[in-house]
Amino acid sequence: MRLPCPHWLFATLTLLAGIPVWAAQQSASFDVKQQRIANPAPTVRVPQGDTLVLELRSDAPLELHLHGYDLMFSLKPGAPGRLQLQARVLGRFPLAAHGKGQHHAPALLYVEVTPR
Ligand SMILES: [Cu+2]
Repeated sequence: MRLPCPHWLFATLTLLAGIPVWAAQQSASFDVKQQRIANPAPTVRVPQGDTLVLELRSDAPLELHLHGYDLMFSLKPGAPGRLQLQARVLGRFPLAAHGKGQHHAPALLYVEVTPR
């Protein structure tokens, strides 16, 4: 049996998933020091439908939570952590660290999904 061309398969899966064919990938990377990136916290803007890849490096172990999309990921010193997000829902969402005792530290950054 002959297998379908991978490009054809990808296009079909993309259409089935409802992701626009013009969707692109955006990426951003940041260094976290003492649970902060910058003051004020930076905003990463991504058009709706795109994929966002965030790469973060931290000087301390951190548990991070992207609110709204409800994605968790952890960072360890010396190893970059990646968060991949399909930007479907419009809005401004804080990425915050979960600490012991306190539920949330101030946002490290904001992800803003904008209308295309
Ligand atoms: Cu949280």
